[in-house]
Amino acid sequence: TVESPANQEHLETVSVESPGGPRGEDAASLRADILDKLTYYVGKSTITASDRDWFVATALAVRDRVVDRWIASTRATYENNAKRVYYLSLEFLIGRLLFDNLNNLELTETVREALQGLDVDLDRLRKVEPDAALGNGGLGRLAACFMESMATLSIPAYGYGIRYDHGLFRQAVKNGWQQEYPEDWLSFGNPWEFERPEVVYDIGFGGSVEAVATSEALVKHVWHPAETVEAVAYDTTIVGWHGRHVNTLRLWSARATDPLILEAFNRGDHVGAFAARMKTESISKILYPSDETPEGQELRLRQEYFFAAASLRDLLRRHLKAYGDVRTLPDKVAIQLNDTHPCIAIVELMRILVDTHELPWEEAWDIVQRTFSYTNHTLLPEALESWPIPLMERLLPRHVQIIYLINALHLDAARRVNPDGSFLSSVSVIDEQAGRRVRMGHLAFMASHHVNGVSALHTDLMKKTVFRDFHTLWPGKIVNKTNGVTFRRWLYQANPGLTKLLVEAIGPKVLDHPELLTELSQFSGDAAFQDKFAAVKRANKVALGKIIREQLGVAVDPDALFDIQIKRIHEYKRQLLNILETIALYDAIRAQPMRDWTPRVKVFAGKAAASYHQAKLIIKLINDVAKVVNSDPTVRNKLKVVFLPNYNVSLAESIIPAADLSEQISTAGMEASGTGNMKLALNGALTIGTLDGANVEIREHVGPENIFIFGLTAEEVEARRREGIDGRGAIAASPQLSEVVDAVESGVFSPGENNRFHNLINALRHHDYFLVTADFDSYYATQRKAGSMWRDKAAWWRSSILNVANMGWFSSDRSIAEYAEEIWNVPVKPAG
Ligand code: B1N
Repeated sequence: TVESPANQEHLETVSVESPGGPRGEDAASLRADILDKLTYYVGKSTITASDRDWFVATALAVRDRVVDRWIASTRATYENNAKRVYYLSLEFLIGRLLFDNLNNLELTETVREALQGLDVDLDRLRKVEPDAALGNGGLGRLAACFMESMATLSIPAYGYGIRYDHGLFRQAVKNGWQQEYPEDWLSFGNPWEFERPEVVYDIGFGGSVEAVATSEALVKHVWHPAETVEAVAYDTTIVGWHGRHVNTLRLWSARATDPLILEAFNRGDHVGAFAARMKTESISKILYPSDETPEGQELRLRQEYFFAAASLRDLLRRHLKAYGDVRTLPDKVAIQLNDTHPCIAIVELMRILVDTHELPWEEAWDIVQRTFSYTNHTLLPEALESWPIPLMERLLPRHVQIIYLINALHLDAARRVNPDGSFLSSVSVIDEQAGRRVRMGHLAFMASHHVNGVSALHTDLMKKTVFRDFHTLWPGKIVNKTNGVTFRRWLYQANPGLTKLLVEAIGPKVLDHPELLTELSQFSGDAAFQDKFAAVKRANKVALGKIIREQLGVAVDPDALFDIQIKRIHEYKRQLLNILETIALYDAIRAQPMRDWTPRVKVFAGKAAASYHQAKLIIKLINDVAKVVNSDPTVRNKLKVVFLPNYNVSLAESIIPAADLSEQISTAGMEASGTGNMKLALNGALTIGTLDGANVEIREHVGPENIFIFGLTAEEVEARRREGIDGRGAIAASPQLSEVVDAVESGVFSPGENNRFHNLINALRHHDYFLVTADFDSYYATQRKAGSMWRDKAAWWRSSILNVANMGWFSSDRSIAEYAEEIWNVPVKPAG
């Protein structure tokens, strides 16, 4: 029999010891266990087992070691009545987990040895694991880093999201153009997850709202949804550093209540019998493949409500079971909203408190405000979510009523603070401009006790732009939490060579205390240390060179400067600026081939949203330039251009340790933070960048002499845009840029089709919103400065070492400790 979730919380209440006690962690025990899993779970013998079979067997053996700790962590939280943190996110860009788990359990070498005894190579198994890409880019990867840091700091935390059947599309490049193919990470099963068929909730959509008169002359509202979808839980363990604490990532999968309409099937309608099920289950079929340019789609709103409602039901059940009273929720629960995507949870909690628990409105609102907090990740207007009222009314009729009431009371309060009423339209949840729409950011702001930005500059701009009037009305609500990255994945796992060197130089304590990296500074000028440091970088570049050759058939010189731009392709990130500069450099080398040029390899990687034509055209231009440059004997040994297809977490792990120069060149004021910038600098790349996002803080930490800053500041960008965004003046004023624009326009890189890049050139000339032309000369000059520094090897490695030494602050442990203290009010237990 299936027990209802209410009396089925196996991990939290039942004291289960694994039979025979915790699993052994020596090589012999692991080897025996891996063999056991291979035989009795995978059902293969050592003779017939493929690498994938060995991977599954190994993952299961490792998972057993995690489970012992998981049960202990969950039980401790339960027994201590600890406050729990819930991180709600529509994206978790997890990547592969085998090395993550091994590294955090400190079992990598033991398992390597265990497998060697079976004649199996651990590094081969590493590569057969699919890359879980349940996210688009920085926002989703941040959620994954934060999950790891919360476990590392022993915070009882749950991630909640959607278990998409298909993650971010796989990118292929055919003839220079991006093509999208469905991604299928689950096709061979997922050894890391635990299906929880007994944890299932009915989630409603549509229907009507009934107002029922109650005895005290009050009305009670009852929502009668027209359809319901089942949300089924799947749990993945998140192991903290040293395996000290293990948390849960709970992802929801949509399931139709009825698998098919038997009557239709019997009638002979074999497809129609499944149509309703298909529609229902489409909710968790695929990740919304757009980064920062959401289009208002019904399916997306369904996804948001589906996962927010299921997560709330789940956490409320857990709370009520332990404490029996919803009114203590804010003392025992903190809910962090990762951008506005989960914000419908605010309204859902109001609905549950008022309609189901029959709490007075004011009391319910107070609970909501003390429970939720919201992180803003972008100020780009096209990415600020707003939902058309008619759509919302159709899907969530009761929620629209509640939103109106929240807004009315909120506007009353705003009027009291600011009686002249000048702010009312700017702080209203309802946007009356472009048809009536619900502004989710506004809703999130008023329902949260804290609202945070993700870098100092971004938080400052929040106060001055999108949330200016809110900030005036509620000063102190907006706080900054600069992003961070987990060093376990982005340094220890991705770059074992550098990690070993750091441990030799500083001692193993640096692995627990990244602030100790500063002790590296004393070696920055030491020639012997520089040699060792440079040798590690070179080995990483040789490894990347191998990937480049396998993927693209291009040979690159590991002694060249590896100049790297890896991130989603977006106009504001200005890959176009980079490729135009590449063309200018190409022209300059051809004009004076005998000059002492710094050999460079320009590496690009990143995906464009499938519907983002301008971004796809930029990918095509990069590939067309690569084709011309790489086959031109004049620039051989001096310049190579490569576009590595299908950028994902795993590819990032190979590229980042091999980078010399990190391109962080967004139009100032547009990149909220960036996190790739942190990973690259941590691995010894020098940044060339604008004063945007967290670059500002990276400069403060590594020192202005160890970073190449160029271009307009955010304030100057604003002023320049007010003057107009015609680029013709800037192009005419720059002989180099003029030559580049002419070359692209005349078809040098698109022989036979000289209007291929017309749209790009046209934008540069007449509406250069991203100010590529305005920043071009300063970017080109700064690139040459970087090039000459590269030739002074002692100076370069000194700077590179000082970057590593001063990046400790950008650990996501620091970010999470700040959230814990200032926003969630939960204790942390520092690593080590
Ligand atoms: O969030 C990252 C930041 O480091 C980046 O600077 C920022 O661009 C990124 C709608 C987004 N902001 N907004 C999104 C993603 C998906 C979507 O559907 C917006 N991503 C960011 C982490 O703070």
